[in-house]
Amino acid sequence: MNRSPRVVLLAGGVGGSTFAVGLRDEVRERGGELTVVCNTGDDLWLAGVRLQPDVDSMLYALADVKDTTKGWGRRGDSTRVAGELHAWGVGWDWFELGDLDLGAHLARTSWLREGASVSEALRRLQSRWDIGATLLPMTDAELDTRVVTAERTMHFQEWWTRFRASILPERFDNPGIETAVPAPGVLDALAQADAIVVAPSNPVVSIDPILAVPGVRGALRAASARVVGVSPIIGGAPVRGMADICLRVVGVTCSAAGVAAHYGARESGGILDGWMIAEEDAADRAGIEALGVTTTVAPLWMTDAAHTRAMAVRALAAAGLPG
Ligand code: FO1
Repeated sequence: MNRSPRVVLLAGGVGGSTFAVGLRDEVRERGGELTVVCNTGDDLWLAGVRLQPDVDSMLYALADVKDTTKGWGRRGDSTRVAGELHAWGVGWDWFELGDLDLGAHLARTSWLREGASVSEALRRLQSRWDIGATLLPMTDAELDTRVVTAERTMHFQEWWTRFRASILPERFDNPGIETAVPAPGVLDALAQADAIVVAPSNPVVSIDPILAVPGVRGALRAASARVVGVSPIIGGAPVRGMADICLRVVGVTCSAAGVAAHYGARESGGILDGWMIAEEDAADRAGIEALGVTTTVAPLWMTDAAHTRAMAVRALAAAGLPG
């Protein structure tokens, strides 16, 4: 058994951060180090401040200050400032900015304006708490996801939060991603990892942007660690969010096998060595194994900390780090 494993998690925000807490607890108990590489595709400028929704959900969850009912934002937050902004017609009145949350956005924005990079700003934000992990943005570049519909192109947050993914997009774009580079520490973490885990996050708008940053896919393929993904699909439906619609846009079947095929087996040009699927999807197992991906069937409902931790233990075991 590797007693101080170095583990890397690729993740989005809401679901990814719940899983990250279980994985962090398990890795910490083993005396290991967890690095979380987080999606920044849903970042945006709003009301003069820079928001990083997935990064912030991850930060708040690891710091145990997240509003776990909503899945994002700070626990016990208020919206007095947002009320004032709305009265002045600033920002989006359908997008809630909590007062405590705005504190993080203001701090980040002021550091960015002073010349700090996105990763340096995040380093300062996370230094406030003992999060038991190193949280890295996938890149320091601004690559905000655009949703291209027949009518117009909009920011991902508008499509997701205002329209609840009710308009079927033609495609998702991350302008500038071709020339982006991974944030400092991302490639080293992947190269030095003993296990790499892909969180049960939205494959299309949370994980794919990370994989699309030039260099990340190559680093995963070259890593000596096993790469194990956790399916975000249970019983043929997304655990949360509107991942089914996102998958439809990129022509992927909404199933555990469909997402596994989308990521692909490392042995044939993809990124996965292992894939954890829910008991409800056990029938997909043979098809996934046929891709060349070792499949683990396990309970995948993150109903409480114990279940989430048990999932993390299974994911680490599938990556070659038994408890
Ligand atoms: N999600 C909502 O459904 N409604 C909101 O008003 C909202 C505000 C918000 C503010 C800051 C933040 O960091 C996240 C916020 N989210 C909100 C969550 C977010 O839109 C998405 O769930 C993620 O971006 C998808 O990964």
